[in-house]
Amino acid sequence: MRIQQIHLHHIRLPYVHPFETSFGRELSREAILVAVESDDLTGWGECVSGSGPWYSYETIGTAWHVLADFLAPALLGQEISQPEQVAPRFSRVRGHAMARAALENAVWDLLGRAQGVSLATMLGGARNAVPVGVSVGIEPTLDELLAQVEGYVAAGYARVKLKIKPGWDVQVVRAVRERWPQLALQVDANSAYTLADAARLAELDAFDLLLIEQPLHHDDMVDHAVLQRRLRTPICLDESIHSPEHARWALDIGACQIINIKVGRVGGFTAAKAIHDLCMARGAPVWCGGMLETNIGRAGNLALAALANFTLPGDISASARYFHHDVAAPDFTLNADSTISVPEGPGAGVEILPERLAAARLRHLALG
Ligand code: OSB
Ligand code: MG
Repeated sequence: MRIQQIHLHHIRLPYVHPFETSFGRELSREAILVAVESDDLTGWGECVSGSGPWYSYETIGTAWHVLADFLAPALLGQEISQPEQVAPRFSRVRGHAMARAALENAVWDLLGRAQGVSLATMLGGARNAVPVGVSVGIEPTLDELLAQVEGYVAAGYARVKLKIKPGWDVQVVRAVRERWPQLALQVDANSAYTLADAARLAELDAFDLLLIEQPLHHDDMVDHAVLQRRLRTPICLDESIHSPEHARWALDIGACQIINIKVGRVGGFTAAKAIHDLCMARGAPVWCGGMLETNIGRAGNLALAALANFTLPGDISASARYFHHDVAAPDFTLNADSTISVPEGPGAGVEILPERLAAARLRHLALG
C-alpha cells in the first residue's frame, strides 16, 4: 500500500480522576493521534509522550517536531506491504521512540484493516482476553488512597499497582495489604529512590508484592542489579528498557527479573514483540504497561498483551477508569474475572469518533 497522507492531531482529554506519580500530578492527558491514509483506508496510532519531559525526555512538542519533520517524510509516498518495513525507514532517527511507535503502529492498523486481520492475530496473540489490573496514583491522604483502592476492588480489579515515593511507601503498602490480604499487589517508584534507600525498599519484602517497578534512576541498570541482590521481591524495569538490547543487558546482569513492555517506550509493536520473544526464551515474564492511553492506544496494548509470555496482569484498565468521553469506540470494560477482551475487528479494532476528536483537538497538521 502506498502511504499517501499522514495527519497529526494534538488532543487533550480531562481525566476522570487526577493521576499523581513521583514526578507530579496531572488533571488531563495530552496525546498526538497519528492517522495514516492509503486510498480510502485510514490507520490510527497514538503517541504516548507526556505534556512535559517527566517520565521520558519526549514531550508532545518533541514528538510533533520529529513526526512532522523526520518520520512522516520518511514514510510518505512509500510502498508498504508488511509492518516490519516501517522501522528500518526510521533507522536514521536516534531515540524518540514514542514518536516512532505512533507512526509504526498506525501502519499496523492500516495493514490489518486492509487485510481484514486483527492486530492480535498479526502479532501472534495466544488468548482472546488478557488479565489486567489498575495503576493507582499517589493521593493527598492515606484515607483517599484506601477509598480509591476500595472502588477498584469493588469494580472487580484483582491486581492493584500503587505508585510510591519516599514518604509514601512502606506505611501505605502496609495499610493496603492489611485491608486486602489476598489482593495481587505491586508498586511503581518511577525512579524516586537511590541505592542509599536499599534498606527502606527491603522493608517492602514483608508485603508479598508481585514486583517493585523501576525503583532507581531512569537510565540505570547497574545499581538495580546491586539492589536486586538485596531484595526478595522481583525488580521489574520500565523506564530503563528502550530496546531488545536493553532487555538482554538487564537480564544478563540481573538488574531485573521481569520487564514492563510499553509499546511507545520501545518504538513500536515490532520492537515490543522482539522484547517479548527474547524474555520468553530467557524465562523472564513480561507484562504490558500503560501510559493512560485513549482507546486507540489501549486497543493496541490489549492486542500486544495477548502474546503468550504476557503472564502478569497489564496496566490496561477499563476505559471508564481514564476518561468520560474517549475519542474512539467501543469502550473497554472489565470482565468478571479481571480480564479485558482483546478486540477482534480488523486492525486495532476501534473506530475514531470524529466529533469527539474535534472536541478534544488543540492542533491539526496534514502532511503529503
Ligand atoms: O510508570 O507505568 C508508569 C502513567 C504515566 C507514566 C508512567 C506510568 C504510568 C502508569 C499508568 O502507571 C498506567 C495506566 O495506563 O493505567
Ligand atoms: Mg512504571
